[in-house]
Amino acid sequence: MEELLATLRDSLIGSRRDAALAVTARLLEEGAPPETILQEGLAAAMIELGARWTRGEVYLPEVVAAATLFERCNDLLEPALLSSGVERTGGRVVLATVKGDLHDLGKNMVGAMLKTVGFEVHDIGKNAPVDTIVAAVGEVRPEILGLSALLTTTVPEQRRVIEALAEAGLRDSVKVMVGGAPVTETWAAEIGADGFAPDAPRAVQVALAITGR
Ligand code: B12
Repeated sequence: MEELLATLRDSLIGSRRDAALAVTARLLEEGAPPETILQEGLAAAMIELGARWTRGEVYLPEVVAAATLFERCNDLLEPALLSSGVERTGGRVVLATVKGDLHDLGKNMVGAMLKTVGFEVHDIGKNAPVDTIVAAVGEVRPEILGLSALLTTTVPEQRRVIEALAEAGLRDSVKVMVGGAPVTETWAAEIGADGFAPDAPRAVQVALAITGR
């Protein structure tokens, strides 16, 4: 399995579409847990790609191509993820990437994993303005609001959303969970969020814990 995961990471980094899709399917056939394929295959490849991008070894179009392929591989995993769910929770979650931020792969992974334990996920997408997020909370009445931010310039939006929820009288009705590569436990505590997780599997644990499950 380790070898196949390494091939998946290489294929994604090199945006080799057919190879990436074939190896994802093969990993599933061989019984690899879909959570492992997501985390140790797809997510790990994007993190490595980010490091290469920082070092100037790859350029933006390559990152865009890999991100698109990430989504196609994720589509293959979603049915397997859903059928592997053991417990059904029934709670609702609203998910968004904050305004100014177009990064949504991590948010989508968190959504896919929350569905595996039966959360009903209302994903309102990326680049979501504060007002749109607050309106969605008012409409959907979720138990959890999950906010993703990948840029140091957009992370402060998470605080703005929490403040706006309070102004709208909705803060006590929802648990706010924050995440994204630059987000830390300390930041989450500073802005009064109810939960933080560094990755999608741990986001599931935190979601279950903060809703008392
Ligand atoms: C892919 C990528 C892109 C893609 C995004 C495609 C897409 N559909 O998402 C594209 C090419 C569009 C892009 C654009 C840009 N990007 Co970019 N991008 C990345 C890259 C390489 C990977 C991000 C990723 O998908 N990781 C994989 C996922 C699975 O991991 P993740 O997002 O961290 O999510 C995990 C956890 O954080 C957590 N999580 C995430 N969300 C949530 C939410 C909750 C509630 C919880 C609990 C947990 C959680 O769980 C996830 C799963 O395990 C990163 C590098 C990096 N190290 O992060 C740069 C990076 C984030 N980008 C960066 C930059 C600078 C940009 C651009 C400004 C580049 C430009 N010059 O145009 C633009 C900004 C566009 C915008 N306005 O948003 C910088 C940010 C630097 C900074 N200090 O802010 C980084 C760090 C690259 C770098 N080293 O310079 N980018």
